Formats: sequence, structure tokens, C-alpha cells
Amino acid sequence: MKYTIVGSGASPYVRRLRLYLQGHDVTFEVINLFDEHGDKRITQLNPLKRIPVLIAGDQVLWESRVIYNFLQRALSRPVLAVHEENAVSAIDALQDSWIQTYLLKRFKHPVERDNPYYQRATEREALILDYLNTAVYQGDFHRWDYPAMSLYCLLDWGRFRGMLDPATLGSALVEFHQRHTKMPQVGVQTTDPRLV
Ligand SMILES: N[C@@H](CCC(=O)N[C@@H](CS)C(=O)NCC(=O)O)C(=O)O
Repeated sequence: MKYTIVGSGASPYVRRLRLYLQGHDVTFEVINLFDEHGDKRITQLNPLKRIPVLIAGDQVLWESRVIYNFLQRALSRPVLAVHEENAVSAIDALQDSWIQTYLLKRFKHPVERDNPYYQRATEREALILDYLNTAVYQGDFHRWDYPAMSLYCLLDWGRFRGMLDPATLGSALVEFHQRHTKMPQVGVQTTDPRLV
């Protein structure tokens, strides 16, 4: 099967799927959500107006988790254990929170850190980082599969966009990020968002 991923080179959700599809017949259709062409294209493909989108034959899929589940079955790749599914949910929640803050800043919307809404978000982000640090320490991400790819893309995007203060990161997460940056798995270097 020939696949097309529609997305941007900076998106961490797109990057993890590009990593998951290394070695397969994939076209990467690059769009910029914030220009006219990209806006038109994403509106035509996905009513949620978000990337990634996967085109597989005549099927169009959106939402990274749905795309992942589809690919896992289509490619007969290992099924995730419950603790791995939980880890991906935690990664997604933190990734979404960072993306929202990034977009608010990008579009100059005030982020009031004292507001209870943001305080809850900040607390949630810290809890998730703590949880992920323990999970890495316990060896939950030892396999280079979707959960580890998602975690690497999260941490690397956080560094890239200045959302992540390395000083606040647990030692297992620091080691995980450094190890995969220094001894990259296939595709990690070529999908680096800094190349965009
Ligand atoms: N829940 C979605 C999140 C995807 C997402 O947040 N994509 C970002 C780019 S990294 C996006 O399209 N943002 C555009 C917007 O929010 O307007 C998924 O898992 O695919």
C-alpha cells in the first residue's frame, strides 16, 4: 500500500508517524497550515483542520491515534500493551497542552499564568513529566516503537519551541532524549524540525 502523510515538518504529531512509517512507501505532502494553500488543503481533507492526515488508497484518516491504530493493523506491527496505551495518552495530553500554549503565544493571546485554568494545565504538565520520567526509568520505552517515537518527538519539539526547560526535566527523560539524539534511530535526523 502506498501512503501519503499530509502535514508539516515542524509538527511533532506528523513526525512520529513519519518515524513509524520509515521503510514504507510514503509520500510526505508538506503543507503550511497558516498559508492560503495549506488552509484550503486541510479544510478540504479534515473538518478538524489539523494535521496529520493520512491518505491510504481512497481512505482519508485524521487524528494521530486513529492513524496509528490503522497502520499498526495494516502493517501487522506489535499491539501496544495497556501501559503503553496509557503512556501515549499522557504524551498526547502534554503535547496538546504545549501546542495550545505555543499557538496562544504565536498569535499574541495573553497567557495568564495566575489564572486557575493555566494553573491546572501547569500542574497537569508537571504530573505528566513526572509520570513519563518514572516510566522511562522503569524501561517502558525501551522498544523503538510508537510510544518511544511519540515521546522522543514530544521532548525534541519541546526543546525546539522553547516550551521545555531542561532544568525541570527528570534525569531519565534527559538521558532518553540525549541517547536518541546522539545515536539516532532511522529517520530521526531527516525528520528534525530544525531542518524546516
Ligand atoms: N489530536 C490531534 C492533534 C494534532 C495537532 O494538534 N496538530 C497541530 C499541529 S502539530 C495542528 O494541526 N494544529 C492546528 C490548529 O490547532 O489550528 C492528533 O492527535 O492528530
